[in-house]
Amino acid sequence: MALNSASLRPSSALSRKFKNSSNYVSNPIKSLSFLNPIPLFSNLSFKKTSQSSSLFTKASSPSTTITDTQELKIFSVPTKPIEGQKTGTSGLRKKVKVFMQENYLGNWIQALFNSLPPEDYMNGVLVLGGDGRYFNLEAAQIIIKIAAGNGVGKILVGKDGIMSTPAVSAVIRKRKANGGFIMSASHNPGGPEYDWGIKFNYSSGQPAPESITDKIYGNTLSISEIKMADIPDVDLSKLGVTNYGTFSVDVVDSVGDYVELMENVFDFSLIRSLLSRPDFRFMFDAMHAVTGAYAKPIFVDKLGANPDSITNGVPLEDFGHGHPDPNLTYAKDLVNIMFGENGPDAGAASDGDGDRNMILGRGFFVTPSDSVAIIAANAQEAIPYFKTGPKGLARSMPTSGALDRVAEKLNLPFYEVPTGWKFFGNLMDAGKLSICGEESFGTGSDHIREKDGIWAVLAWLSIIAFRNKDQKPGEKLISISDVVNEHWATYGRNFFSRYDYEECESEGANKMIEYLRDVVSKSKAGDKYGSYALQFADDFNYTDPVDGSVVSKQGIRFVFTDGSRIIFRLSGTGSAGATVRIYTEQFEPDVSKHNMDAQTALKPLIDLALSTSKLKEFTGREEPTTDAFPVIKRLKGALCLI
Ligand code: VG1
Ligand code: CO
Repeated sequence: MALNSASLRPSSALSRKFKNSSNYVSNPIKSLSFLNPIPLFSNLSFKKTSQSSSLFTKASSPSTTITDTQELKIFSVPTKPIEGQKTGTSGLRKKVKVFMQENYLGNWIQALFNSLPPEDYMNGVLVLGGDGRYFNLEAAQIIIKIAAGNGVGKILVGKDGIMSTPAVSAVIRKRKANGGFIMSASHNPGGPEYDWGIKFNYSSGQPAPESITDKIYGNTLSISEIKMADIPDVDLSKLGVTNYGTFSVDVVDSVGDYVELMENVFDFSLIRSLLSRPDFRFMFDAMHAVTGAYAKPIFVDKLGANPDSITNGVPLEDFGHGHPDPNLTYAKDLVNIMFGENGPDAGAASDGDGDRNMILGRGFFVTPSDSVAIIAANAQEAIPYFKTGPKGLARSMPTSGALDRVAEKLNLPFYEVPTGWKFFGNLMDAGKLSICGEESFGTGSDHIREKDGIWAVLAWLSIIAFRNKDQKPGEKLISISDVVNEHWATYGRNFFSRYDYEECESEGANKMIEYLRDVVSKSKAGDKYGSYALQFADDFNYTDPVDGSVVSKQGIRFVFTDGSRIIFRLSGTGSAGATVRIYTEQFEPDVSKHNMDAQTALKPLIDLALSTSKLKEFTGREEPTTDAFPVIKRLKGALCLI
């Protein structure tokens, strides 16, 4: 099927096009200056005039050399604390304009170095990557100079600043780096009016835990200087090492290490046998985000997929005006194709930084909670990395209990952690956990320490390839929906839904959560909620089984005696106001009811959630802004999400 990606999303006048991962023509930072009215560091005030760097000649006042090696000069730039630099569920996310304010990014990066023990980075190696969004190229130059100023020995940067979140985690681990930065606001939209973000991962490739992010925040409140090296902007478009005295920058291929890892995890020849079948069609939507750089090398070059299988495969600074969130609402181009006449057999999409995934069959959507359960149930036979069986399984608290049932049946250790991938890493490092997932389209394993969009797609292709390996040409293939229905028949179905109420007034949203805490404190087992009887209600607390660290207030749960749940949380990834998330779940063992629409099955619980929380009263909202799992209906032949 020929699909012209350009016709599906208009490209921005401000956006530069990547032709593909290997020949993307990068613009050095200067060529972007017309887009960026704030010259780099023009805001930084220096104590003494710098003579040597073209960058520093832009400084309005002098600065001090605090170290002067043969070729690397380091300056101290005075600064003041900036409010609000507290990291959320996954890094620091704000509007681009906020990050472009004076010293905003510099303060946070310096506060990070102030928070780490010097032996964790002095003369060490850090990785730097990003999802290609607006401001990344400028930000990369700031981060490189501050890293050099703080004594880092070497920075490995993805070519053109591009490297997906899972690839950064993979490179940190493979190259035994001390840690790494990811320039991304993930699935949040990009461009001059939208979001930017920064995440820090440490030496195991894992997102920094709260103990580090809390320290960083503390240091942003007392920061007084930024240390930075007086080096020119690094040309990120050319592979290779540039030395600056004791510091060096190595511009590396963004894709190579990651592809090699995927080849070691999966049986590529098995997947190739599926993708090259004339009776199997596959479609991957990169949403004009970072996986555009990975999709062709992996799916087309290595696995033999038709080049037309990749859509929106050109990473753009503003994601082609799109919202790079792989769900039924935002990946609607793909949804329309998969639910259209004669749609492909398998479809998938990934988010801004490549850590999320959505899996679709022909006219069929796999919920992320089911996806991780099905991958776990089939991993041992279909994926060589798991040939001795997974060590343990885990999910975030709001994710449905489908995975719990697989753990029980396979007799595997099982863990329930708070929302956010950072909570899985310790369990993996301790050898307790192999496969895990979140309802928010995140799935992954201990091959790295991040969720991994392309890994999930390869896992599904492996399962379908394994199931069909003996099917002769012309025989009916076992489809994605067959695999899911079969799974439900074996384990039962966990109906699941999430409503998001985005950009609510923070005050009302906080009051609602306070009110719910009060309801929880007065609740007791056996209380009646409509036709449901309460088993318990709480505000989720988690004690890490490995290091004993405790986090509290991670989401309010009402768990009923039949296993149904209602959960309320405030998002930690938004860049404005408060986002209320309501999760509902109900278990259905009866096969004859498995094909019910999830919204119909969950209606009583959703109504109960709205009345119990008094959501409308506190937030003024009648309807969710996003229903993460909307009903898909065909009206007069046209596809419609409601
Ligand atoms: C959301 C999801 C969470 C996910 C996080 C980061 O957080 O709910 O499951 O780990 O995003 O994903 P919150 O706090 O907004 O609910 V990503 O792809 O933005 O790194
Ligand atoms: Co992401």
